[in-house]
Amino acid sequence: AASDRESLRDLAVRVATEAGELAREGQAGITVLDTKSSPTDVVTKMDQATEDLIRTRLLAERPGDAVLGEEGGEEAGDGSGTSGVRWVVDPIDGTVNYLYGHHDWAVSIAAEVDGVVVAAAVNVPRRGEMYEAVLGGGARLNGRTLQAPPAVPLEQALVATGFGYRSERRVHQARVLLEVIPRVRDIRRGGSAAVDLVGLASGRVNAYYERGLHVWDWAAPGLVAGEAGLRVGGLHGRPPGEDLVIAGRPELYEALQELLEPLGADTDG
Ligand code: LIP
Repeated sequence: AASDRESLRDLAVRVATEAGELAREGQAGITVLDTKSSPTDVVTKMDQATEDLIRTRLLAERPGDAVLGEEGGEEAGDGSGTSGVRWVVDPIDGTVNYLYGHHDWAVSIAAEVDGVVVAAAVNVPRRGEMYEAVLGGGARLNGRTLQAPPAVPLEQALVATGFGYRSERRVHQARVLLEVIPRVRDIRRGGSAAVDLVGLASGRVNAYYERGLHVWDWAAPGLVAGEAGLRVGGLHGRPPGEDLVIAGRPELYEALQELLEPLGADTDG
């Protein structure tokens, strides 16, 4: 199979479309299967079924690839991977929104080549939004080129964030938030990191930060945001990581970074 960025993106879009339909149909009839670290971290049957579908479709077309998924881990796929391409998959990002019937959850599929994300699709089915991007080739929303709106000053910024599942982490996140709220226009806790990140590209929020994400939360939507002109990274000049992800137009990113660094937003306090 061809490994050029456009064909990886096209496959990601096709599979994210099918997976989004499956998850959407299932949203009405979900059942709680399991919990991870706390009762808020619900994992639904649909989450697993959606990841299985994605894994099956990707490996049917590209059997030599590796698949890293939120639910299955690396070993559940073919795992080994001989092609140099690794798919990073979040079947349903925003599980709690999904469970409660909210619209903001997403299917995220990213393709990495030699550890660099080169193609991505993020499907937000209940909004009718399909985001796609290739590294160096721009981002699109429903087929139209997407450029993030220009930066606003921090005090006029609508800032999205999220909270971890463990209460010890949440206490520190609340302390950080206490310093952020008076310095920005307002805060949004959307409930899906993927929808927050692509929402930056389409102008629903101006900036975003969150601690404790995993690579599947930001791989695909981070490429979309980056290709729409946003900076996506961590504190202290680091790349996006589990310690912190920040995103925004470069000027706003820097202002937010200056605010967050002394607060230890990349730590648990
Ligand atoms: C969730 C994120 C959410 C974040 C949670 C969690 P999940 O992903 O998208 O915004 O605050 O910590 O990571 O668990 O619903 O796929």
